[in-house]
Amino acid sequence: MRTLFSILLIISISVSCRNASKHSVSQDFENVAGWFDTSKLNKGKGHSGAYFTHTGAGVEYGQTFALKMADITQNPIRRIDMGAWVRISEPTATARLVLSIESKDSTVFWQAIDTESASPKPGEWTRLFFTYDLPEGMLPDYTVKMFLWNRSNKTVDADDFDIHFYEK
Ligand SMILES: [Ca+2]
Repeated sequence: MRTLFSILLIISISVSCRNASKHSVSQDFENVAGWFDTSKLNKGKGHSGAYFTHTGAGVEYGQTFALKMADITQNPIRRIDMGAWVRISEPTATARLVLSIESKDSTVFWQAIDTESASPKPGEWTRLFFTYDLPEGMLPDYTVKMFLWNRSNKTVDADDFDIHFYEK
């Protein structure tokens, strides 16, 4: 798969175990300024607080979540729920929220949801959410990635990512 030129940034990972079979990760970008490369971080009216990430002209990929399956759970993952709040700048601004599971050499699972599917209104935060059952054969050293992918060259912001992993 293509090379992500965005710097992969594992940010404020808070993997919590609410129960034995569900592991949740979230990111609101409120506590990362000053700690990491925050070139894709914006300050303004976030969905939560003052910070959010953006895509657009010259920024095809937004801030990327990337974590090895083994660092999420030692057990096989059967399902992933993912969500984020997005804000388009104008009617022709579009992006896709991508779930990509990658081995060292290739992409083994890839899915995406388009912002258009949520009928967003320019300037307003809209939630994108999807759930996917994973095929058999997901290995502990595979990396789970989630990011906003924008080929419209128009600004699309994102905030408040949440990802939920369900064990088999
Ligand atoms: Ca925020």
